[in-house]
Amino acid sequence: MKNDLLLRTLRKEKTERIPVWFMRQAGRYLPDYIKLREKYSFFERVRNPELAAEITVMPVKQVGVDAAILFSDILVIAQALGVDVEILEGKGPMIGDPIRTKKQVEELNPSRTQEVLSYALPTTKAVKDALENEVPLIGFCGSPWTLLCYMVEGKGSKDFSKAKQFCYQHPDLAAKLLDKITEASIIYLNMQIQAGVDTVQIFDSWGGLLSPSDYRKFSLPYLDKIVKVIQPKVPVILYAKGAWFALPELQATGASALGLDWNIEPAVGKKMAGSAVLQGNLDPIVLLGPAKNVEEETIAMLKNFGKGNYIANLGHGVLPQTPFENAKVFVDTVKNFKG
Ligand code: 1CP
Repeated sequence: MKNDLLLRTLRKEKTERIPVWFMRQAGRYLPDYIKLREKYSFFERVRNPELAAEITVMPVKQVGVDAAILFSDILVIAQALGVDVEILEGKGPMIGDPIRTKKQVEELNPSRTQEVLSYALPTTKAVKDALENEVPLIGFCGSPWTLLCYMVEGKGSKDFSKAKQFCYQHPDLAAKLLDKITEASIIYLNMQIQAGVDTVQIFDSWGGLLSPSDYRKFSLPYLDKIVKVIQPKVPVILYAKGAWFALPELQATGASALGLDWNIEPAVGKKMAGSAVLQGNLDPIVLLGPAKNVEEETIAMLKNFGKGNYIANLGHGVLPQTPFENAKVFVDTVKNFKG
């Protein structure tokens, strides 16, 4: 591979410079992606190998990031389990029939994952071909807890109160649901690995909605189960937004790297995450400008993390309204950093 900075960093090897990529870099803010969005529905883009490959490679070619992330969505796991999911323009994910009853949980069937997500093999292979061994390919899935949030709530939400209420009212049912999501996620990640992804990230985007003790109940054990199966095959990056309190336990899963959001000082993150590689953590809103501020804040971040055992990224996904030039400033600042 021509540029394996990310993989060497995940293996804790020395590198010439810090690797950089963006969470949610494939799509969203890229002008060429927005054009494609006018022609094809979201899941058409995900399932079509040529389109998925074109979108996945865009940020590598146009912004110069050191890794590609497969164009897909965390919600495909809900589809794998038999749940009807649509992604509506401007509204985000919508679940036809949110999961609220014992019968609904019992009907969910992880054993169809391979069949429902069978397109993942040809799409991932097409992406690998299109990358021509330039940079590594990151596969991904959502955490079981974050998937439960959408499957029970039925759509995006600020507090996912229905999902949390469901867990508090029916903890046994929640555990069954989380088990099924975990099983489907492992099958799906294995499919991605078989098709050639070099590393995987698990997005626990709603981990921070839970108290530390509820995090230990509803999120951590399922992440742990996934990491135990996947980490021996490819390095795992765990990103748990807002769940900085769980960093020591996330590190104890054995995952190679931990993602940080911008609410934690790099020095505190380093202490809490022990030997894990860290990834993050600029506030994505900084990228809205001005460019000078992007550069200054990026340099400050790089100085705080220091070289080695570190992957530059934002603290959450790049925002759709991000000016393309500012995304470039972030990437170029990391690439030129001598610190
Ligand atoms: O066509 C569009 O632009 C629709 C927007 C969109 C895109 C580009 C959605 C709907 N999903 C995606 C792709 C996607 N989603 C990727 C791969 C491409 C990329 O790099 O962007 C990834 C890694 C995701 C992961 C994802 N989806 C997460 C975890 C990361 C995070 O941002 O926290 C989550 C929570 C989702 C759910 C989701 N899917 C789409 C939207 C708008 C949302 C968020 C809805 C909400 O606010 O709850």
